[in-house]
Amino acid sequence: MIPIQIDHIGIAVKSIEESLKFWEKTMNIKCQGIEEVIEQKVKTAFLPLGDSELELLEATSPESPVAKFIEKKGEGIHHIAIRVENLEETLSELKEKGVRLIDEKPRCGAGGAKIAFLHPKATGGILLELSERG
Ligand code: CMX
Repeated sequence: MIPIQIDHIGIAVKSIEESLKFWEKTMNIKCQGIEEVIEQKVKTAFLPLGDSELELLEATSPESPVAKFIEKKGEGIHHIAIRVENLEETLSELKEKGVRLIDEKPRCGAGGAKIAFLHPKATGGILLELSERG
């Protein structure tokens, strides 16, 4: 496994529009795009910051993992994403080590990245996303 950097921090919000009032107007961190990830039932807003970014996540359905998260825990940090060099190899390596994976194969995430999640029970309580960018 070759970790590169924090790719982004995912923040669950009830409304991207409402949250942007804080992040853009108060914090002066500008949104550079909003994209819907239909498979995950979320809308995401990207706010680049240095080499990394904040990703605001709004559920598009009550079945969305983000809707379930907000229902249980309220708005807040939902996941941390670490960029790795070769996601497919990394997942095989982690599987061999017995790490509980949510996604055994990479899938398409927002911004054209390949992504996969590790279960929070395997990481000390953090939903960890691994991502590879082309
Ligand atoms: N961070 C930390 N812990 C979390 C968590 C999160 N985001 N979501 C759930 N958990 C914890 C729960 O608190 C629970 O712990 P306890 O048993 O100690 O209470 C445990 O994980 C199981 O949670 P659950 O509510 O029973 O299970 P869910 O059905 O809600 O599923 C999870 C949780 C992580 C497996 C599911 O949300 C998932 O598969 N997530 C990956 C996909 C995803 O989150 N997509 C949205 C973002 C997409 C994107 O960024 O593109």
